[in-house]
Amino acid sequence: MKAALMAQKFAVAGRLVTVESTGFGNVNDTYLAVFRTTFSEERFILQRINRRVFPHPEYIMENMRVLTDHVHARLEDEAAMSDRIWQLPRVIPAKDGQDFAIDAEGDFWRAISHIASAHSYERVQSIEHAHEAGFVLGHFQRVISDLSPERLGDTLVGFHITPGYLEKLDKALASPDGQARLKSSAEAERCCHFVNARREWCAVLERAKDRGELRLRPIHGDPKIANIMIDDATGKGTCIVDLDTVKPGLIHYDFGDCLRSCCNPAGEETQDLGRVMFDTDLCEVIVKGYMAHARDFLTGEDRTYLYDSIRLIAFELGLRFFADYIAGDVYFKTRYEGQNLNRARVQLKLTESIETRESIIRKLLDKY
Ligand code: GN1
Ligand code: MG
Repeated sequence: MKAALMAQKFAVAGRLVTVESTGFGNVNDTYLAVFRTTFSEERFILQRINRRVFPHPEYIMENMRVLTDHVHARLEDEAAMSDRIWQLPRVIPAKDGQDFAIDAEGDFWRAISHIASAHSYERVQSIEHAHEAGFVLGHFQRVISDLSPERLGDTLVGFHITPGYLEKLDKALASPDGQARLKSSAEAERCCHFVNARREWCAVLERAKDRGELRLRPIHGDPKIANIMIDDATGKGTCIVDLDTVKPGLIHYDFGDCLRSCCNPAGEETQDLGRVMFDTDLCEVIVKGYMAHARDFLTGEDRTYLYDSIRLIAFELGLRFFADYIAGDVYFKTRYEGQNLNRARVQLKLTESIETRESIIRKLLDKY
C-alpha cells in the first residue's frame, strides 16, 4: 500500500505497525501511522497533498515551518500564565532531511505530529464545545498577530477572494456541460438565483481591504469545527490543526469560517436541509470565547465587518461548492453524485438563516 511505503520515508523510530485512513478532508488524503519500538510507540499524521489544489506543496511546508516555529516559541513564553497546555503539531522531517517525501507519481507526502488524548468532531457537540472553538481561534490569531504576514507565501492564490469564485462559476456556466448540469435540476437553478442576487454585495471584504480599512495578517484559512482539537480529559480546546491554508489574508475569513461551521449543528454534509439553521445561542458563546483573546488585537474597523464576514464565508463556501458542481467536481473530493450540489444547498440555506438573524447577530457582536 502506497501510504505504508511513504510512512517509512519519515524520521520516526521503530517499525511501522499500521497506517489507516482517517478524517474527512475534502482536499488532501489523511492517514494515521503507528510506529513501535520495544518500549515506545509513536503516532503521526501522514498526508498526501492534493496537487490539483496546491500546485506548490513545498511552499505550504515553508509556511508551516515559519508558523510553527513562531507559535511554539510564543506558547513556551506564555506557558506559565496559561490556563492549559496549548499544543500545535510539528513537522516531522523525512529521513533525507526534507520536509516532505515525493512518491513515484510525483505526489507530495508529509508527516506531522499527532496530538494525543484529544479529538476533533465534524459537528458541534454542545454549547461548551462551541465556546472552546471560539476560544481556540482567538488564541491562535492572538499568538500569530505579531508574525509579519510578509514572512508567509501565498500558497493558494485567490483563496477566500469571493469575487474570484464568481468568475469560476461564470466560466463553468459558459460551457455546454455546465449549462446541462444547471438545467438538470430545479435545486441547481435555485442555487444560481440565490448567488446571482448577491453578486454586488459579495466583494464587501475585498472592497474594505482595497480602501485600506482591513489589512492582511497571517490567518489559519480553515478553522472549521473539524480542525479544533478538544482535550479528552478536560473538554477544553488544546489546538487548531490543518495548517495547509496558513497564509496572509483577512482575519475575517477565519472568524466567518469558524462561525459558519460551528453554528450549524446539522453539519456540512446533512441531506436534511430542513435542519440547517444558524444557531445564535452557539454564536454567542463562540463570540464570547473568541473575544477573550481577540479584543487585544481587533480594531474598530475590524469589528465593523464581523457580521458581513459570517454571512460572506457561508455564502462563499456555498458558491465554491456550487461552482465545483457545475464544473464537474474538479476541486472537492466527492463520494456520491451530486454531493457538491448538496453541500452548496446546505451553505446557501445557512446564509439565508444568517441573513434572517442579522439584527440578533449584530447585537451580540456589539456585546463583547
Ligand atoms: C476544504 O479539505 P478540508 O476539509 O481541510 C477547503 C476549505 C473548506 C472546507 C469545507 C484548501 O477543507 O476551504 O472550508 O473544505 N480547503 C481548501 O469543509 O479548499
Ligand atoms: Mg483544510
